[in-house]
Amino acid sequence: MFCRSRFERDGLGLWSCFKHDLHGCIICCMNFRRYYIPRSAVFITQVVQDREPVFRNSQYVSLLREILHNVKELHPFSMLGYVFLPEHFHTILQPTEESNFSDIMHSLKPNFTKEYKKLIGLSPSQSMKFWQKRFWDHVIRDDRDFENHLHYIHFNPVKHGYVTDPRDWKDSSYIEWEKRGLYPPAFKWEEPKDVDWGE
Ligand code: NI
Repeated sequence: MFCRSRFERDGLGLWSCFKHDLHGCIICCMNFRRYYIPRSAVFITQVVQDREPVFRNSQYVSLLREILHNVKELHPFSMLGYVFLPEHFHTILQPTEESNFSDIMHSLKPNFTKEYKKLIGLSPSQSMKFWQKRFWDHVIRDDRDFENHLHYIHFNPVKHGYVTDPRDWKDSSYIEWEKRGLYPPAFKWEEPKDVDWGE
């Protein structure tokens, strides 16, 4: 399968296209009813400590995007899908062979907290628990599992009661996937039920 649309989303590079090697160009392929998802793709759920709805403030969503971009430089990965909610986020990350999701998360969390503290005027010595200590992870098994988790991510703002239409939630990868034809106008939304999501 040849990739017809090479894709770079924006300066943050969250959707930068993979090299067209054996691991395949995943999100930019037009024919994506069948994906080829290497086993290293991982669905992750991370919740804010005490469920503080910090990400209602778009400034902090921007910070999260920025830190993800910085972490990507240290521990390379592709972000295949995401949704940022006020007090948690879900994402599917695909680390390259040199990195792993544990390193990614253990870089993302303290680095975000450090910059967040600066923004709210705390000194580096003042302690803060921004994130819940643990995060949920699930290794994507196959195409169907990938698609289920992607739908779960995109449906999540509806599930949590923020909007009634997934396309109305801007902080997710829904629009990118809609552009790729995953969600035609007649698409029937149904929350996948046969997997544990963590949230
Ligand atoms: Ni959720």
